[in-house]
Amino acid sequence: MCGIIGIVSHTPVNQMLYDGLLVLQHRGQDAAGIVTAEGNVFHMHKDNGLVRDVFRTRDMRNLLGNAGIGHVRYPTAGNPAASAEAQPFYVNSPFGIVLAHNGNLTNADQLKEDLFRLDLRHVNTSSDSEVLLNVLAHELVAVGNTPLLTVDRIFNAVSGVHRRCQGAYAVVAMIAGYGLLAFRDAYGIRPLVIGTRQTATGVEYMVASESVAIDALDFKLLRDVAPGEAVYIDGAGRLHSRQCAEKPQSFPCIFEYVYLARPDSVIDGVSVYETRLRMGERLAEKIRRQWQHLDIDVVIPIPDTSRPSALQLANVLGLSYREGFIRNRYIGRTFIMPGQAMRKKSVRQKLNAIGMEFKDKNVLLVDDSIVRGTTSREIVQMARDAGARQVYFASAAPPVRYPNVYGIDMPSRQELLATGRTDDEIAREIGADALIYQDIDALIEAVREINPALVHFDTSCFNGAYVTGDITPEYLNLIESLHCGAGKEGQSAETLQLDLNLGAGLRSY
Ligand code: PIN
Repeated sequence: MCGIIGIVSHTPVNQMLYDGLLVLQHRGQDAAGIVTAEGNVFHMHKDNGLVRDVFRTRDMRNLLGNAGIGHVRYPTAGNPAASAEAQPFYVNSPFGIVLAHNGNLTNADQLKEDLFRLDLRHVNTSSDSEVLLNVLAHELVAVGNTPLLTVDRIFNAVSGVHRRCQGAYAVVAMIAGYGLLAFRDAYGIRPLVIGTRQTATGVEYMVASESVAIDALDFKLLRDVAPGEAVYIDGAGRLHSRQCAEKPQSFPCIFEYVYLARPDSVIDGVSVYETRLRMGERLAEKIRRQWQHLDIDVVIPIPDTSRPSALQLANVLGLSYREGFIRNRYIGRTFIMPGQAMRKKSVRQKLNAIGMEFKDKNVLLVDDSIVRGTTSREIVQMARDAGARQVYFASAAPPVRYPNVYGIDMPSRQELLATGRTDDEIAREIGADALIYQDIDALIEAVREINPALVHFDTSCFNGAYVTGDITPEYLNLIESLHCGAGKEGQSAETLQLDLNLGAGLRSY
């Protein structure tokens, strides 16, 4: 998972891009980058680190121009990638093009080979985003080999990208001397929205992974970029759009609603916050149906993501909702911390229990999901240490049993607590007296009720149904072997690099 942003303005965009990346920081804390366009010239600054650490005043001063794109990168499997893999990426032929990508190409290895053998293009990193950029660059030549770039030619090139690239990709790119291009894969797996605003100097446009960036910069949300669609804002600031995929179908990633996106974002017409409330309602109904015998005194969220679900669950069941855990807000999201040992240690640094909310009570803890189970186990123990009598655990998402190959870093089945285990076994593993999981249909309903036009979702991490149809057991084994290699504590950076070079692009989420 990463965050992307692109802005075409009439005034300098450096500060706007920076502010936009700050509100997308939850989508990636590993690296950040901005490229601005000043006439025909790109200015770029990117490095590993948080947005606030990557950009110094002197870097910002160099980012001149009224159009630009930005990226925040998600940490990758077990080790931080080289800063050379921070995005955006740049190529200089057939035009100067910069590109930033959220998602994961599932045929990156094959594409990299084709680029080398057939298209005579060199990809210098193991990032699938650099592969994607080179495919786009090649397609711009394949559909018309002249120095003049028309809107048709740009959209035809995106059609070429759709024909060649498999997997998930939400993309922003800029073409030097022309304009800003954004597109979403034919299944719309990763989110992308477009916003606009009218200023004294004219209309401005912005695309971003989440609508929260559009709100924060005082733009108005226009709509989602549709699956397979491309939007292009030309040098004169005019917006063009076209459906570039042959058979677009909407399969947005349901995990965005569960955990990844900010609650104040609206994705594919659905308020993330509202889905989380409904996930809580659904869980409450399940408890009423199947767990009536539990004598719950209090519902306690595991902050932050699960709060709306826990609150609504408590409301529906007429139970009290209390804040039993206080979170240190200066520590990053646990899920996106590399390395199991580091994750484990960070739980107690991140959360502390308020004794009086647990002492002699039967508590129902609510979390958004159980992935590896490391934090769940620690938190159940913390509740016991704080004096709880019975500790029940509810997950707003169903059991996560399959790797995500579309840009979320949880690829190895061995690391997923629910793989190969029943609910009872999982409850025992995390030390809970009862474990209530959301049913997958209930999760889907929690989103669909808000926008019934959404019929399908990417739910692969729950049921192993990979919509792109190209995920073979061999592919899963390959990404898992890369992931496990990268996760080994104490492995040297050099060895990791070797391991990861075996597969192009499996690291750039
Ligand atoms: C964390 C949200 N959420 C907590 C992410 C933990 C799974 N984990 C997924 C639960 S936050 S584990 O609110 O954004 O900080 O099962 O892998 O241990």
